[in-house]
Amino acid sequence: MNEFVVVANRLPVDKIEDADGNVSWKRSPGGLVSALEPLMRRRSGAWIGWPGSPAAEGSSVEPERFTAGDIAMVAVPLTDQEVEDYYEGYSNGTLWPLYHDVVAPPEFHRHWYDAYRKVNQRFADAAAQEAAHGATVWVQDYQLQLLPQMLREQRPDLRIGFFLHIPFPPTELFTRLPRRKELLEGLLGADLVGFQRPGAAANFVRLSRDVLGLETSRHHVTTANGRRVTAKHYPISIDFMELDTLARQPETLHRSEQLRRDLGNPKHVILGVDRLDYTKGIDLRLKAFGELLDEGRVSAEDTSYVQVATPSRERVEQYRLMREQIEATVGRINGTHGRIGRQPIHYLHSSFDRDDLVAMLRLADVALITPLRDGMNLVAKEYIASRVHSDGVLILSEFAGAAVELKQAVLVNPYDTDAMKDSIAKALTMSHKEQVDRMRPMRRRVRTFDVAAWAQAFLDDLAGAGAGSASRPGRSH
Ligand code: ADQ
Repeated sequence: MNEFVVVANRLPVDKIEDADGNVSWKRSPGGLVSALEPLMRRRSGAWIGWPGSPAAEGSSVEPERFTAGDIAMVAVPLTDQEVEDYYEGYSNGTLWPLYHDVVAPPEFHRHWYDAYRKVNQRFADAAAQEAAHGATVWVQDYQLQLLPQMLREQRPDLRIGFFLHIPFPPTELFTRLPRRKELLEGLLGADLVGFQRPGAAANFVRLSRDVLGLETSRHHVTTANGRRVTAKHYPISIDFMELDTLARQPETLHRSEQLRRDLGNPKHVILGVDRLDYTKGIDLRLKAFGELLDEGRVSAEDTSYVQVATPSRERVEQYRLMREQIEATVGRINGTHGRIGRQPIHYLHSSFDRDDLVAMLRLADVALITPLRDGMNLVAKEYIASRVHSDGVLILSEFAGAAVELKQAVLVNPYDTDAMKDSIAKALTMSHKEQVDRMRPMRRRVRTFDVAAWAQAFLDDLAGAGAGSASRPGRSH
């Protein structure tokens, strides 16, 4: 039995299949798993999640246990239809756009919600099975919002935390959800509900009051049966030292110098790194850059813009259309402003390993990170950690959670094309001294509040949350 259980939609593993069809699992890298790994070892932990490939229709939905990189994993199977309805449907077709300011129209389908509820129940059952008496269970993200309450009904002895990685919308948007009460009640099954930004926690508390009629104070909601739920913000972060160390390696420097040569030794390199998602604002960024070229304020002869667009949710129609549109814009701008041997935009639709990514971040004189809405945005923090000489300019959207902490960035409203253009122009001419004056405090901030500090802050509060609850039997921590 496990004292510490993490439940997330995805297990942090990749499936490896050899030529003979033998399957093994490799731990996939990620900030969350590296931050939680020491804790999982110390407290005999397990990670519950979907392994990433659909189970055959009609096969067993019993969870399967294995270990990967020393961590106990519990794989919850999902059929192809469930992936379509629970994951691509309700999670990414309803909740994702609604929670991101409806930058794309959310769709509401009852059969999507039914699958969402069914899958949440399956994850809850697995967690109830795996957790020792009085254990701590930490549930991650929007795919599992019904789970805390489902788990509490089976296991009132557990200490349950929930963290939402994406934004949490205001009343005006949230109340459009057909099953809004159930989702709020699902979250209120936790002792502590964590958000990226203070405003998101405030939205949740206000909704609990307005939609459910519960008693609330600034950071607390009292449920109908007298349990006290805490709602606060815990801005997620990165493993600063890992990136800083990697960025200082001589091989990384060589790699980034080689990349600059490959680009034709431009004076300025601008970099964007995003999952190819409509919330990331890649189209508006391209528009601003294109206009700067049109007006001659930026020259294709001395400036290269590298846009890494990581493939994402490729089975969803909206994502396919967006990709076509972005690639057409890149083609148009390069067609107008490029010449043989020199094109202003280098567009890469692929994944990279960590070393290559850090080499790119080291290379970039300017990072252009302008989502229309983003829970946090880790790339912004990764850029800062890679700037080992404290130079470089971060242009950051006001609508990224990271903007709350990274106040010295060049903050911009991504919908304001003129402001975007001015920010890019300003970044390209910023003095070295101003770059350093801005970058230093941001490096201090990310070094101090790294992902381990984030996890610790959440788990410390979770250990103290729920005090005074009327309905918790068993031991207290
Ligand atoms: P995402 O929307 O995926 O995360 P982000 O925070 O930027 O966005 O994290 C992306 C991660 O993937 C970064 O660590 C980045 O380095 C990596 N990555 C991106 N492109 C890559 C590529 N081509 N190759 C390899 N790695 C790549 C969600 C929320 C965010 C929130 C995080 C964490 O949408 O707002 O910050 O969860 O809570």
